[in-house]
Amino acid sequence: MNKPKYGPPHHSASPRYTGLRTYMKLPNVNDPHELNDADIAIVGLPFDTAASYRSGARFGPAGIREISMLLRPANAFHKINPFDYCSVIDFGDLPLIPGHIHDSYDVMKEAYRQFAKHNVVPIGLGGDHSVTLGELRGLAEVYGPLSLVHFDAHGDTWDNYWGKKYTHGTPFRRAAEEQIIDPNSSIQIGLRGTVYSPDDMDAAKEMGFQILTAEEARELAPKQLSEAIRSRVGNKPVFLTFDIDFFDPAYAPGTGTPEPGGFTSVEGLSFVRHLPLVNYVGFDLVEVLPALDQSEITAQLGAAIVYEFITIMALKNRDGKT
Ligand SMILES: [Mn+2]
Repeated sequence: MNKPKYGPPHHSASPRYTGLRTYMKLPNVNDPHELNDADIAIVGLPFDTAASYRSGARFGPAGIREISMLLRPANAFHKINPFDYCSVIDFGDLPLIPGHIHDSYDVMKEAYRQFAKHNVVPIGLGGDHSVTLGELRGLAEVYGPLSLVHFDAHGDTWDNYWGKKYTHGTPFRRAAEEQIIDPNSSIQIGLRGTVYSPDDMDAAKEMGFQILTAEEARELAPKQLSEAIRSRVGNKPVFLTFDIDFFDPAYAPGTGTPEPGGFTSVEGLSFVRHLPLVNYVGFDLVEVLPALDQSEITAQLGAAIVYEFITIMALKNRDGKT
């Protein structure tokens, strides 16, 4: 295959800590007319005024980009340099407007529609989890209803907060209502902690979602979880959304609504490295909150998960699987 047009600079060109802070020093290409030669676009979604508790995830994209400089190009687990198989850009941040979620959704919807039209797989950097609804709206315009693969301590299928329908705790109920996701081919993994009502998870199941609580997911080997996801989504277009609070606060303290009893970095990375090579049309990594981070460990874990998403797409391109 042809050498991908866009990728990080060669590692011997300069020390890793030098240069402008795009994700892994990828070329910053932010003209929608120049998407033809890209396979993957990293996209900052700096919006956090739908957070129900701690705000500050608007700086998540910047935090992830800063520490992503530490990443090396090749994946030791999969023995692949993903940038040999995928052309990857950093599209920069979308101009989202604090406090104005519907205007921000319009911006995201149009950008994501363009990514889909150009066959570019976006990897969004949140931002609080409300941003995913905007991403889904744009992609679903092109692909139709999507299957959601959702790693999170929370289901984010509550109906409202304080009577308000658009928050970071409600996007997947809205997405189901708008029929831009199909709950009956979607799966939520890692739910735990306190909830508002004992039957909160039952309500999500009644909507059609499959739920693996943290306790249930912990019983599964990574390959078993992979098979559970594959059998759930089949060949449908898939959006994978990953809330960094899937991890225990010991590993990811810098986040909006931490929940004790989460996964270690070893467990979470292993789950992601064994993900099935299904029909992904987009990914995001949300809820990194740098102001409450310690020694950049949350942002670093987020950057590492994003890198594994890039690897998944490279493995698909190399192996020709869909
Ligand atoms: Mn969450």
